[in-house]
Amino acid sequence: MEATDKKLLKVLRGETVTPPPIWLMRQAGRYLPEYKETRAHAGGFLDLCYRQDLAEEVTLQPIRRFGFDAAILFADILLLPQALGQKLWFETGEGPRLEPVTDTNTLKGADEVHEVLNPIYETVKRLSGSLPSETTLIGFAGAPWTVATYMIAGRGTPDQKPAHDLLASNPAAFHRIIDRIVEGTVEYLSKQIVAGAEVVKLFDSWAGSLKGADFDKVCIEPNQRIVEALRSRHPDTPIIGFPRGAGDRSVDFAKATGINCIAIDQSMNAEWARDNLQSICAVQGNLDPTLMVGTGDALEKHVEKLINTLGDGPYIFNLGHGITPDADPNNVSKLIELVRK
Ligand code: 1CP
Repeated sequence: MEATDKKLLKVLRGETVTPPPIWLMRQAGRYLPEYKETRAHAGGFLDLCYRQDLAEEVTLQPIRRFGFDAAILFADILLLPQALGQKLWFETGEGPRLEPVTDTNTLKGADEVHEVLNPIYETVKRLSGSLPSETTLIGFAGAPWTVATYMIAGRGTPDQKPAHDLLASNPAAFHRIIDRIVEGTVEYLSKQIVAGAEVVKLFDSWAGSLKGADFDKVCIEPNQRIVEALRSRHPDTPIIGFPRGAGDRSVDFAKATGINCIAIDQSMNAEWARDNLQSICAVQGNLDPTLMVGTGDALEKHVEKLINTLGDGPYIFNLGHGITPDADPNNVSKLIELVRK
């Protein structure tokens, strides 16, 4: 299939596609037995990310099983801090740990990230050869604020307090960290695009904890700078933004950044998104991930409502956040059937 005919790319150009294309955040993951098997074989989570053959395999698993319209590169937003020289490891059953930073003096320059990230570009290259011709390949990175919250706290935090504290106590140092992430992310995504990523997505998972002027300066501006730099190098590559929890500030986010599509989380009202966002850019989302757990009886009603609300404009079907490890793969098959019906 010609790239221009791929459903996801059509939507990202502003077309309405019926039925809408579908993929799921975290579609490669622990709810799939084949993922758990490959993960066990890899050893650690980071080994899985850096082993090109295994990262390719887990990216392809949900495509083989379900036939999603897009595949998302298997990697993690915390590989960039690692490439910038920060120590990163995963505690079993607990999640990521980093040696916290409070400034950029211990970090490498943005042009030095490729040494660590080269295997990721190799995985992208392999995937662009092995994916079915109708499947779109999505590359990604974390947005600067979200990445900074992990770099500064050294772990995931419910309220991102350490990062907020540094922003308040030493804004100059805080912004040096943000600037380094912006520059590194441009390098990282640019190489993913050269290697074959057809779309890139910026995950700002903790955007919701930034209020007022902080939202403008720390969420919108850094995302906007990345979009601008990528556009000047790769004008044809569409970009999806995901300011999770941003609520009505999503309008300012979409307008200022100039992204092609905004991903919305499950707390957002779909009618509101249709009326306020879909005239600015395409919309992706926002089925509640908890509907994928259990019997799946409520799926039909919710899918119908979302498609009736957002399906008359540029729309990509997805969840409002990642699918969880306790989700039932049978519900994913059912979901795809309902969306494509
Ligand atoms: O043991 C395992 O298998 C680890 C679970 C896991 C997985 C499957 C982690 C650790 N990362 C990933 C892959 C991943 N992470 C992808 C791959 C592609 C896909 O979607 O299928 C992507 C896009 C991410 C992005 C990511 N990592 C985000 C942004 C999206 C989101 O979920 O909000 C964040 C915040 C992370 C950090 C991270 N990595 C892993 C975990 C458990 C976390 C969250 C930690 C925390 O906040 O406590």
